[in-house]
Amino acid sequence: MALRYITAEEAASFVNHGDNIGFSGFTPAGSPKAVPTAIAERAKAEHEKGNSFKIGMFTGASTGDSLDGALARANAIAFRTPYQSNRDLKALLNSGDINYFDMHLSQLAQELRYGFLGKVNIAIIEACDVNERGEIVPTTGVGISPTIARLADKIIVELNHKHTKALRGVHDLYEPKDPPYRREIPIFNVDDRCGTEFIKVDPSKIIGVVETNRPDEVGGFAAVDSITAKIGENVANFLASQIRSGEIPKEFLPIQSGVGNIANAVLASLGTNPDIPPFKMYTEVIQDSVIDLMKNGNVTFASGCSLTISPSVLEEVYNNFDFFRNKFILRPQEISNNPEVIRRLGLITINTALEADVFGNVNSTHVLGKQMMNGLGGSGDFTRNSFFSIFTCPSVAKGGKISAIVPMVSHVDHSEHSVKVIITEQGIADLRGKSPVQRAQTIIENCVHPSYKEMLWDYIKLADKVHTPQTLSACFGMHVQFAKTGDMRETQWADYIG
Ligand code: 0RQ
Repeated sequence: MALRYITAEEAASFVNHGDNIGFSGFTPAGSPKAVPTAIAERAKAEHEKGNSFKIGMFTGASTGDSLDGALARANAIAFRTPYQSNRDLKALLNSGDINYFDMHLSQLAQELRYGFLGKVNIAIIEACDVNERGEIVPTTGVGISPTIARLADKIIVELNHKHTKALRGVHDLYEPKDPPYRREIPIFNVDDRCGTEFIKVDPSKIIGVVETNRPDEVGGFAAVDSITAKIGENVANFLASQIRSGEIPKEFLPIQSGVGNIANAVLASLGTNPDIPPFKMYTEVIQDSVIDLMKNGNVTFASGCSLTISPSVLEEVYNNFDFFRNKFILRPQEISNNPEVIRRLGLITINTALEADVFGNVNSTHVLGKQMMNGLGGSGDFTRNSFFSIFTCPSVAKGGKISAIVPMVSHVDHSEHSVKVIITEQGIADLRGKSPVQRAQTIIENCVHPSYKEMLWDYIKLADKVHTPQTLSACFGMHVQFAKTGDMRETQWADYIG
């Protein structure tokens, strides 16, 4: 069946108010760009005519500005899951104008199949290749593409000529069967393959192919500074000490590293520590620093869900594709983040906290308990199922006015039962096997910024001798103080007990 080439505007005309649209891609990489922008224009036109026009959105993770940004600015989103980082979208979901559902990324595809989240009307998938047999080769991000392509009534392909067709063979696309028919996922080593090189769909579902030539909208990363460098050095030293003590097997274990500036900097530090052997990654996002580590021989292989690398670095990868081709695999997030595989491979997971409490609970998502930052992403998938989990963060934020370590986190994403190690630029708190009091002592002594140490020592003395020395009237005292005066350093516990 011949493919039908259409314009982005024609493609957008197939989208109706109330539809649920599944988009390809993952942390901008591989997200469609032209069709979403055209849908946003259609929404604006409908609104001007006085008609309602809003869609529900399923994506792999965050997308680029021409998707999340354009649709948010057009007021065209009713519902959004699972992860986002766009400024305009964030403003609307924080004001309650968009219903945002934050969830573990590994679970989205199966929850769509189970029918928990409603129907997928249209899948819009960026591809580097597509043919009349219904074979679609994704670009740099896989996300939930195989599942939305199968579930959707209609498929629109954005054929992006910016990406080389040579990407065929880089993907490993596998969808587990649903219970009670599910079997083990046959991945026993980071570089095992178990799926196909392309998404196979009924070609009659492809209602149009829109040709584009646009780079991924991946922003650059902040340069490593003295704080992030010190955090990275602490992580590398901790891992080296675990190799020496034999807790990490001498063969070393695969690494997962989270998203953002801090994770990018931490990863770079692993490459400069002579005691860290070359390693493999079973991770979600392959960021810029991984490409450097590959060039230097520090990372020998990476399995991920996306190549979330800045356009200039991607160009370098494509220009040297013979070198990189056999060094990475891109999988759906249901597989890259799969608890079964994570536990089997024994991943050392390194993610970033916004705040942690002295007992080891971690908040990755909510600024001061209320404002959504980006979402949980894959941090829960990896943390809970790891060989051991590490959380990193600078000990203070906003020039010292916020302590990242508090008595009780203002929102819980990862509980004390899953968080094994916390590392700041101040030092390392190994929480394994420790009681709540021992954890508090270790975290305050090793990780807290000097300007908050005395305050937190005083906090745990407020309570009587109990299992978890929490004082309910005061546990959010530092947050309340920040709301009142803009500086947690001004907290006086006497104001919060009584
Ligand atoms: O805000 O830039 O306005 O000053 O939070 O930004 O320091 O650049 O940190 O880019 O590494 O992101 C947790 C958000 C870190 C990210 C988070 C403010 C601080 C700054 C942080 P400003 P930075 P990063 C798998 C893993 C959840 C998902 C995840 C994230 C901004 O890593 O989204 O882990 N993680 N996925 O000033 C108020 C505090 C604060 C604070 C920092 N305690 N209170 N504000 N900030 N601490 C991959 C995927 O899932 C895709």
